[in-house]
Order: sequence, then C-alpha cells, then structure tokens
Amino acid sequence: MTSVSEMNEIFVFIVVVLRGSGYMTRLREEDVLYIAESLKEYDKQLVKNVGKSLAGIAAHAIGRTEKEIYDLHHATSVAIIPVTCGEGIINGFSGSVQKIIEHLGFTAFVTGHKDVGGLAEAVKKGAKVIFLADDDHFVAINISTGRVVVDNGEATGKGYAAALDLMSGGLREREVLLLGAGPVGTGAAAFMSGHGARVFVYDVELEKAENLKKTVPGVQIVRDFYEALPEYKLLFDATPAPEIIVKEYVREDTMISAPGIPLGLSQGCLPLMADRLIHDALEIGVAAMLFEALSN
Ligand code: PYL
Repeated sequence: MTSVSEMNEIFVFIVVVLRGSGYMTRLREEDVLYIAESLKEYDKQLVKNVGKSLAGIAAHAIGRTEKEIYDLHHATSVAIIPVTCGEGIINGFSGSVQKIIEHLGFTAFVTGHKDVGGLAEAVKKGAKVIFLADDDHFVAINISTGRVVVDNGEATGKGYAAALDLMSGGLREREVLLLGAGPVGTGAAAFMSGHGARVFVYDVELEKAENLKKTVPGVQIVRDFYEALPEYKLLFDATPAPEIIVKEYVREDTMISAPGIPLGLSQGCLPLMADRLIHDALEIGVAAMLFEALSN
C-alpha cells in the first residue's frame, strides 16, 4: 500500500519532471507583460515586507552598500540584446529588463539589432554591461572588466537569499528548508550558509541534493518533503514545481523566498502569505545580476 508521503513524493517528482528538472523555466509573455508598469508599487512592497528596496536587496546580495555601487557606477550604460535562437524572442522580455535597470537608476537600452548585430551595436554605443538570454542561459557581461554573471547560478539565488536574510531579521543560527538543488538553489545555499544559516535541502532528485551537500559546507539533506515542510519557518523554493506548498503545510509565521517559476504556492496559500512571500519573474534576479556584474 503506497503511503500518503510516498504519494506526495511521486506527485512532486511527476510535477518537476513534467516541468523540466528545474534548470530554468521559460518565461511567457504574460509573465513579463506587467513588470514595467508595476515596478514602483513592487518596490514599495519590497521596502514594506523585506525592509529594503530592490537596489538595497541587490547590494546586500553582493555584500556592498547602495552608496558604493552608485558612487562607482552611476554613469554605467547597459544594453539588452534580443536573441532569436532556440524558441526565439519573448515579447516584453528585453523591454522589461531595460525598465528594471532604469528603475535602479542606470541608463539602459534595447539594441535595435538582434543577436550578433545587437552585440556590435551595444559595443558601438558604449554599453559597459550587456544582458542577453537564450533558452538556457541569461547572462550579464561587464565589457570593461570581463566579469560574466549567469542568472540561474549565484546571482538570482543570492538575490533571493539576501531578501530572506533581510525579511527574517537575519539568517544567522536560523534553519532554512531549501527546495531545489539546481543552480539557483545552490547560489542561495552558498549565501545562506555563508550568513550563518543551517540549510536543509530537499530535491526530488537525491543526487542533486547530495552534490549540493558536497559543494556548500554545512548543508544537510532532507528526504521527505511533506514531513519536513511544517517543521520550518523559513522556506526557500527554487523549484519549478507549481502549487507544492499548500496552506496545510505553512505556519502563521512562515516566510518564503521563491525565485522558482511558476510559484510553488497553492492559490489557497497566497492570502496567508501576502506580506511574507518574496516572488517575481525577473526583478530581483536582474538587479542582483547587474550589481554582481558591476562589482569588481
Ligand atoms: C531569464 C528567465 C528567468 C526564468 N526563466 C528564464 C527564461 O525565460 N529564459 C529564456 C529567455 C529567452 C529570451 C529570448 C529573448 O527575448 O531574447 N531569447
């Protein structure tokens, strides 16, 4: 007889496999359509719920102050290059990245040309940092220093972990349940462990969790997802599995940092988590990438 816990395990596994093993979910036009117009309101929410703005979270992610970043780099020009390979251009993606970077106070433009022509245009127009994404990687490249930042690695993970550090009042000596040991989860684990948190990782593919345990000191493995879920006040969801966190499993003081797309919370959970959830489609990741690319 299959136990409830085993059934849940199978459900989570099926969901993750169906959505791909979490390397990177491809955004859709509807995921990015409203980013530009809601940026100001979103940033106000971050200040209210996390305690810092988008710029403050990104600066915290790289261990710098906002002043250090702006004093050094306020004149930086950033180019975003639309890339047509693979499944092609996502309407609104480049424009949303541009608006996020402008919201952070930097000059940004989307190149008129795509692909190779866009790269040539970006350099000719004096861009210091270029952003571009194909179906597998979203990168920020600092042309002056040669620094390359890949979003689905430490930048996005660090950005969301920095936000959880701020929202929770500090991760030192705190326990965090990390769901997903892919590139974003690994970046987050490194930041959280480095800030004194005790990170417990679950991944539907045990080998990934074991690899993370080898990569990041102090990380421990959790084997039963639903048994663990109610045990932790701080959750980090770096999986593409939708609706795996249902309201029966969250406490009134649970805090969730969730870069994973689609969001892992069930609809029933959202009202409970309104001001204790960190989630967006691009904003924190882009801000963390830019500040990482600017920092030497
Ligand atoms: C960077 C995002 C965050 C989550 N998933 C990632 C994704 O959707 N990657 C694909 C991006 C393709 C962009 C397309 C364009 O419009 O330039 N090549």
